[in-house]
Amino acid sequence: MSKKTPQPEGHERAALVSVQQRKPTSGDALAELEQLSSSAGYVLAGELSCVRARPDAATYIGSGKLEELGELVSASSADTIIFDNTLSPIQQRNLEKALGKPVIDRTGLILEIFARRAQSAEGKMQVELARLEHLATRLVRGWTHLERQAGGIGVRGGPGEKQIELDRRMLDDKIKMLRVRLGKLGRQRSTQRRSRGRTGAFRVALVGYTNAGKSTLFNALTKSRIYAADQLFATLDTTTRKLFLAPQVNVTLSDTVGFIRDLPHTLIEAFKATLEDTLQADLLLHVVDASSPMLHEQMDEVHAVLAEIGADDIPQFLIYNKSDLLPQNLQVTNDHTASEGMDGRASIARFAVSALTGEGVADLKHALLDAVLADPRFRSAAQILSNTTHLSA
Ligand SMILES: Nc1nc2c(ncn2[C@@H]2O[C@H](COP(=O)(O)OP(=O)(O)OP(=O)(O)O)[C@@H](O)[C@H]2O)c(=O)[nH]1
Ligand SMILES: [Mg+2]
Repeated sequence: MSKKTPQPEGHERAALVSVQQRKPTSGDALAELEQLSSSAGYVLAGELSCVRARPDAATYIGSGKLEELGELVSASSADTIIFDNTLSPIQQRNLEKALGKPVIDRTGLILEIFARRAQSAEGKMQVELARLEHLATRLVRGWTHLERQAGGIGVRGGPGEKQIELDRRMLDDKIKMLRVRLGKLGRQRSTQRRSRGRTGAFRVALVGYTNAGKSTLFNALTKSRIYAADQLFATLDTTTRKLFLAPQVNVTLSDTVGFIRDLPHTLIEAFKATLEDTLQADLLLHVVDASSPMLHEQMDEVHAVLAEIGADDIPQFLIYNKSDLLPQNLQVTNDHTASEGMDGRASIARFAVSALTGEGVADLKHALLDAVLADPRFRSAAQILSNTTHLSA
């Protein structure tokens, strides 16, 4: 069992592979994998994509494509092969044997990025927990595989079984310990949150697909300088700041981890604690990259994760960010009147902004203030504000 997530040191070269069930209708399947792998520090060596109705049980891509991949790997001197698809432990092992290089899949890659980015002690623990849980599922399956090799059902003591048993027990112990420690941190956080709750701040949380521009918008709204970059998962830890909209109006804004298609389940589990901040929000700003060709897929993915963590009934503002990248005829029109969502879930108001140039940000702030003042907790502030507006009018 390897103790550390393998991490590309210098400029490790990666060959990317994507297998689609049918011919893609929109977007480039490899584009996101390219971004993911460069966010993990890999240099692109080569790419292979193919269409296959059903994965091959032994190698996922089948023998013909495997040969082609082998040629690509040696011609491009790739050090690692990265699959966009989820590989079974057996497929991964067979591919590694045939290619003579390490092979990882999308989940493994995302775990690598998370391991590199985690900053806080809690974030590190969450990533470690996700990694161990991922490993644990693979050990179990690997074990049944070895058992079969050793002589069929019921026959004990196959090669490697003892070692795997030991590894398993160590894994289980470590997983348990991490869960206990994370549970403790979670309880501390909920105490902090309760005390924050008592101060009665209106809580706004930014959510959205990774790289949509959440941190950039956070900086534009709060005049902060938190890390924003053209990388996937630039943000892993939640940051919360005060957001000034008007005197007497106490609002906090939180920046959160980005979502992605097929976010490994172990990661959703591990990050639930962090995402709870999202759950406690009075209003979500769902930031989308309006210039992305995968815009609708990305929005659907975010809605799916919000539903999974139980945050889909929180009112949302839909923020079409990066409006500066859109041609004039494709500009999104603002719709500040929160109308009922399509399936009657939550009300959604629509805004076009550019977090980079600041365009539309002032409008968004006004709408935020209106939303806060509509909350009964802020009735007296609303009164004071409307009096001052009357006076100044
Ligand atoms: N052109 C343009 N680029 C933007 C805009 N907003 C953000 N970006 C760029 O998009 C990239 C991602 O921005 P971030 O703010 O880090 O995105 P994020 O949603 O926080 O991403 P994660 O933390 O990785 O989930 C950066 O290179 C930003 O400079 C915008 O309005 N226009
Ligand atoms: Mg960010």
